[in-house]
Amino acid sequence: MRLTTCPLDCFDGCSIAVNEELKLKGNKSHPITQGYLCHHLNHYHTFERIEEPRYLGQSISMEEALRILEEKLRAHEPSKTLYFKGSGNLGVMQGVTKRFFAEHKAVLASGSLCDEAGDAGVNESRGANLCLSPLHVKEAEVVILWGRNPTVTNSHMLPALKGKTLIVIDPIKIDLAQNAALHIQIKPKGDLYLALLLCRLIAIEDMEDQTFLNERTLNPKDFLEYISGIPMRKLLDKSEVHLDDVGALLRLIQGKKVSILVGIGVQKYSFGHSVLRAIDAFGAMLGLFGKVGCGVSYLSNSGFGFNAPFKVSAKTEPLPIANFGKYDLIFIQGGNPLSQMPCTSKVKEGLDKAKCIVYFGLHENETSAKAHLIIPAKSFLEKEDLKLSYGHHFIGRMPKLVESALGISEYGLAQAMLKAFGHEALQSEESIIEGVIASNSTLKEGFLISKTYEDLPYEKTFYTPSGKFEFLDEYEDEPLEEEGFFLIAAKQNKSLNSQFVTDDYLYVPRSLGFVQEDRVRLTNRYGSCEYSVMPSDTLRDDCLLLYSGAKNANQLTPHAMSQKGQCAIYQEMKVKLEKVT
Ligand SMILES: Nc1nc2c(c(=O)[nH]1)N[C@H]1C(S)=C(S)[C@@H](COP(=O)(O)OP(=O)(O)OC[C@H]3O[C@@H](n4cnc5c(=O)[nH]c(N)nc54)[C@H](O)[C@@H]3O)O[C@H]1N2
Ligand SMILES: Nc1nc2c(c(=O)[nH]1)N[C@H]1C(S)=C(S)[C@@H](COP(=O)(O)OP(=O)(O)OC[C@H]3O[C@@H](n4cnc5c(=O)[nH]c(N)nc54)[C@H](O)[C@@H]3O)O[C@H]1N2
Ligand code: SF4
Ligand SMILES: [Mo]
Repeated sequence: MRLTTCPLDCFDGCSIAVNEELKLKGNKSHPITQGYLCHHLNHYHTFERIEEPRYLGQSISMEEALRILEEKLRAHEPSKTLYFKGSGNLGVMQGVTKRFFAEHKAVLASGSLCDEAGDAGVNESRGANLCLSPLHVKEAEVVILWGRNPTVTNSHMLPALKGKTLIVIDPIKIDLAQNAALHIQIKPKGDLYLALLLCRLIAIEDMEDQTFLNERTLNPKDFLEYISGIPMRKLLDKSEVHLDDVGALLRLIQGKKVSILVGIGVQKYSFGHSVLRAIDAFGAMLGLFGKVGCGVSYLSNSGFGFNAPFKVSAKTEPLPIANFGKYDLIFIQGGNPLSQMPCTSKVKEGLDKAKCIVYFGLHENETSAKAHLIIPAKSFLEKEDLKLSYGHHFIGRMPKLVESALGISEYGLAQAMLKAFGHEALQSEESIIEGVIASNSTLKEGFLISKTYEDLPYEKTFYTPSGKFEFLDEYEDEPLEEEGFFLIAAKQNKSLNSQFVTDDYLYVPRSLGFVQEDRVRLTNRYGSCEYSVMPSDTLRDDCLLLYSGAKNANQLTPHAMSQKGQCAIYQEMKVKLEKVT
């Protein structure tokens, strides 16, 4: 039995025990994993992978594939070559290819389809984005799930939620809403207003933590003045919450140890960074930071404090709105932009113009179907890597456990191209990985953890220039069209974005009177597309839901990005619905 770590884009960073037959089991002795894995890893070997490289539909050898890659890189201007990396595997070594493309003077797609809007806001308030692990949340008395759905996306948080008073703030009645003391079925995009309303009421009811505000925050008076200038009516209308519910929330948390777990749902909007700042402000008013069982936690910066071995400087293209049409050669690694990037029609239009698309991945998908050159990757069991998790502080080693003739590792590909173009070779994988670990780790009870978490998050300092928590002092909301439905983009149990088993239904409120498999057409200014319907009792009457990875999930999502953080903003729009007869 040997140990490794799950490579997938997930809070949990599970520790995996692998036996001789490569059967994967959750490591029983790992404090977070506690002996179980999720659907994806339990069925990992059943998902077909790409076994052979292909060029223009023909199988070729790996040597031939690398030769063609080199030839294409020589044939096209580096300034017309785009490097695009997705989040199919979050291992540290996945970034190694960036080193070659930066040396080559190619353009790198930068930004994110995921969490960077919120991350930008957290950084403005706290200077660094640290997490509350399940071990921390276990000590809470009340947990607020604010646009995060742990049953699906963070199942190793569930044991820590047992026996807690739960408050859910989500436009969808997620599973945990059934066990919650309070579910605020908020209007999408209403969270900033609810958070500011809560701050207002805390001040009115003298519930704020004066010591914390005085000693640990930079600008509390300005903030209180600022929010008292926003009409209460506006805050209530924009979030569509009842004052009774807000009062109930405050009663439930008063004097309690409160952990607030925020997910990406709240920040899928142009002002996503401000939403996180507003929720953080609510946490700061209550003095939640740096205390046992308390705090606000988002998807953290897993690499915080560690050396970044592949930090490069290069010309960049904003990833969520990358204009593929500008480039001749597009290298796509570990991602599926034709399914996962917003505004599929624009993505397709751009990719149609490219002279050569290279897809470097593990599975076939919409993007591989369009690629000229396909290079299979090695699986996480077949290469050296390291996992730093965005949901806890344990460092996960990912040693190579098996030799395989299939695919090539990211390190192998980068090294081959660096050599072909006469650039400096990489250090050994071992020295890169050990260097990262050594830069910020310590041993605690036999486990390697990030040194940053020797103290409670923000116990000693915030990481802002002032060393204090900094409140927001403005936001800019860009109003949505009045008419139409919100289209929620959420995660699903059996898929990891477009990997594994996807669910393609459009979920609609039962009140609309549709039956399963009815066909409907959704339309907005970004496109128009038909879907099969699944009626649901979990939705507000003004919301529809399409899971991440669903077929055509991004036909109608905006070709636009967040004000800060270069992040996709999947929900900054509405859609019209009509029945197809
Ligand atoms: N099984 C599984 N696990 C995953 C993934 C997966 O695809 N499948 N994806 C991984 C990835 S890439 C990520 S980024 C994380 C994301 O993890 P989460 O943030 O938990 O995932 P989401 O489902 O995108 O969003 C969470 C909730 O936000 C709600 N929401 C949507 N809009 C709003 C809003 O305006 N306000 C509020 N308050 N809530 C809103 C949704 O209804 C949803 O219940 O999960 C990771 N884990
Ligand atoms: N409509 C809608 N769109 C969304 C979202 C949503 O909620 N709704 N969520 C967004 C979010 S949060 C995210 S993070 C993105 C994710 O979007 P992507 O980054 O495109 O992620 P996946 O769809 O998981 O595709 C990852 C691909 O990586 C490949 N892969 C897996 N392991 C490896 C490996 O070890 N090496 C290499 N080279 N390749 C590998 C697999 O072949 C897989 O097809 O999607 C975003 N798009
Ligand atoms: S829960 Fe997350 S980290 Fe754990 S096995 Fe599943 S995808 Fe991997
Ligand atoms: Mo994500």
